[in-house]
Amino acid sequence: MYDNGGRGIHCFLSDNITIVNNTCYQNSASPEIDEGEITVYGTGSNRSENCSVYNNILFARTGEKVNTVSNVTNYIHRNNIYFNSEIGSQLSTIGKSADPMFVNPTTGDFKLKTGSPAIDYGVSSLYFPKKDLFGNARPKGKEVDCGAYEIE
Ligand SMILES: [Ca+2]
Ligand SMILES: [Ca+2]
Repeated sequence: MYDNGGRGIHCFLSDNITIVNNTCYQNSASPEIDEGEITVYGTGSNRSENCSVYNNILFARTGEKVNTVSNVTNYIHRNNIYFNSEIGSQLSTIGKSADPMFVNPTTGDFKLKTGSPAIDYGVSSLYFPKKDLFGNARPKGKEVDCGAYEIE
């Protein structure tokens, strides 16, 4: 998901949602929206329950948030790579701040270069898709890669 006016992935007042192995790049392009790449929230006592966000790459728009999380219950948030902003929710637990090293984001090529910190950074003890966006089997190597592509 990239360059959308709204959030990359938006979970609002929803339960039992798993957001796994996505590559989100500089979404929230609208000047009115500054909530980042992946958002999970509710309002007041209307909470989003049993939602999970892991094995994703969140590449923030410059000067904007990585993500937004609030009014959640039983929320899992781990093994994500984020970059280009240190503003967001639960960044101490979200995962690792590091350049994911895309091949060429300006042409929409979000495969990972050799040596990317997203390689083998995912978690395979939770549900994950057994094929990547190319249809190649995953995981390869020691662990699942973060994002939509399994490189090694
Ligand atoms: Ca914006
Ligand atoms: Ca791997």
